Amino acid sequence: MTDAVTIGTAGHIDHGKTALVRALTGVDLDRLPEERARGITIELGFAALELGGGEDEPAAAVRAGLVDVPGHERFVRTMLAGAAAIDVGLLVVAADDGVMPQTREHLAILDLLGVRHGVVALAKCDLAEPDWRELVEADLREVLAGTTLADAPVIPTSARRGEGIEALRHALAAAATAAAADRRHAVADEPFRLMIDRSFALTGRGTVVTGTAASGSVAVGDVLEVHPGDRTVRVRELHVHGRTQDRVERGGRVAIALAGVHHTEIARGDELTSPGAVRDGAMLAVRLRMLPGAPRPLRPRERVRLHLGTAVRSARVRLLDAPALEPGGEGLALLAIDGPVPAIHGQPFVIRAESPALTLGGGAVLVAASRPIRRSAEAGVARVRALAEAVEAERLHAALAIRGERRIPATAPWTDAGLAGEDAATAMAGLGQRGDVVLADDAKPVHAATLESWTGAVLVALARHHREHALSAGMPRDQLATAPAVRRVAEGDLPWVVGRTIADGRVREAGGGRLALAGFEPDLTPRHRTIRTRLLEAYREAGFRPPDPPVAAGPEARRADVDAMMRLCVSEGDLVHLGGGTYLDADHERALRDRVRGHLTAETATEGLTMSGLRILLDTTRKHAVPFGEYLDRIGVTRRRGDVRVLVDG
Ligand SMILES: Nc1nc2c(ncn2[C@@H]2O[C@H](COP(=O)(O)OP(=O)(O)OP(=O)(O)O)[C@@H](O)[C@H]2O)c(=O)[nH]1
Ligand SMILES: [Mg+2]
Repeated sequence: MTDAVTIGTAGHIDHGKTALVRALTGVDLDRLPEERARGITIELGFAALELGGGEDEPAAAVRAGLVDVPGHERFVRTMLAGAAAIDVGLLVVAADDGVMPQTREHLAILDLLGVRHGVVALAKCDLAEPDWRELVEADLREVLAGTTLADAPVIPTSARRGEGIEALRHALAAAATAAAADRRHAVADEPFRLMIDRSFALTGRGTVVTGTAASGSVAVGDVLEVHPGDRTVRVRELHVHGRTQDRVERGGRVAIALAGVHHTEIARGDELTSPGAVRDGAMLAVRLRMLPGAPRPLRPRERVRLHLGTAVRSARVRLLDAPALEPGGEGLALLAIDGPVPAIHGQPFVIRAESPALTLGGGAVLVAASRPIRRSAEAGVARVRALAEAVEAERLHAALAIRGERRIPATAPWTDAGLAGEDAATAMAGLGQRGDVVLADDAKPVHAATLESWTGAVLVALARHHREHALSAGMPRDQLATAPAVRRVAEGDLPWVVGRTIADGRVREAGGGRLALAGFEPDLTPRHRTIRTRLLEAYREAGFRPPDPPVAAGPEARRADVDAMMRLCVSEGDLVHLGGGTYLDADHERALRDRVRGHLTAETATEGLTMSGLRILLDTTRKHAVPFGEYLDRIGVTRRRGDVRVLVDG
């Protein structure tokens, strides 16, 4: 048994898709009463299909999941959800009816989604004369030419008579084997992504979602993210076609029982991913291709339906290369979406006109940006071009810049740039050598421009502080963290950013946990300095009998200067304001707390400290003991109990 692959049907309404699935698997997927009554498929159907190996490798059996889609033109969006993560397309064309509109549209969708492996079933051959069948086949070859299914085998079948079914099974096995081999070339450490097509509640199991695992693998107990959004969930159980498994590799049709989410909080269009692997963006930069058969050009700023994974969103297209895009044309574009969607570099998408609903084109995502990229902003557009065209290191450079000022998970920019494994490491090292990328203290990459803007924010905040507090030695570090200019720096990164500015000499430590710009000196006149020195000396000498500030400063000092210097001494941490007009030297304030605590924890002190007890303990006057006591209550060292103060527990 080798890799699981997913096969998806495609084709015009009533051409016999569901009948062929039944012939191949024995399962009738048209189960809904309305499907039975109208004889059409409305919802996606799923079945397991065991395939022998292809003709080259008969021993290698391939296990496939089969998604059966509706052909009705009104359900193309359902078809798109079903085709979101398939590996092999099974295009069904009725021999009696021939190529019809949804034959072309479904084929175009498989082509746009990059489905490279396929089989064409010529169905209902019992209803077509051989001559007619030949005409249909010739027509079909023409339609297939130039698409990803150009070389797909065409297998004549009749589900009614059971003819051609084994040949079809063989052709599917060969295509599935080829798809599985493709897979093995892909990267091993890619993140898990499941595009959800259903969410429901199952008695005893809670929330269950189903979908196709587009990449990576998942195991029971894993924590996953739900996108869009930031909710995390835990995998309770994994099922593949009714069988419980401990682990599921990509390509499988999976049902996952989840803990941590109600089934109504998750829906078709959402995605389950490994933590941090995928990012939501309300703007996608894309490479866009119009179908050659599109009925008209894409209009400037046209609003379209965006089909991405299993999601459908409304989006406005902004073309970057030309005002309009002709059928068959190709160019770069920005898609402004009505809300965030998860997407990664290289992910295929399809756009359809709003009305009448028809497929216009599609392409591949370059990047999902969480902040708008403006058409008019040259730098932003240049980055998009770099992501589309440039060599690896440049792509990474552009991806990091577009990520912008938010913290980047270590692997994310690689995914953004469509890089993995050694290619990613080499590109990153190259950028590091050029100085375009800096590794933070936790080894996470930060774009040099991002670091520059963070550094700028710190310098601006310090400069503003110096302007507003010209007498202060510098800005306390904790004030810096909450300064408006600095809020865009991720919190955990601030010490690192500040450390770099100190190391490169742009900022210095100004004592008492303060920071100052290198060239800054507090703007003190000689008169200020004299007053400050006098105040500090007076409070130091006075101990627990502190003077009034004007007295401490001396009769010749101006009141305004004394007030300014008192504020400075407090803000620098040399004096502590106890309340009212009472200040203490910082060391004495510490001694005050220590002495009272020591006294009240001593074995001799059981009944607390009275006001006169406090006065004696500190060898001070009643005038000072009162504010000291109130201060100790206020900062939570003591509390009043009747006439005495007792220690606050802990
Ligand atoms: N004569 C004949 N009729 C067939 C054959 N296969 C399917 N049919 C009939 O064609 C009709 C449509 O078949 P479905 O398999 O439901 O077609 P479908 O492509 O799944 O249709 P949608 O899902 O609605 O797009 C049914 O009435 C089938 O019985 C066949 O090989 N021969
Ligand atoms: Mg059907």
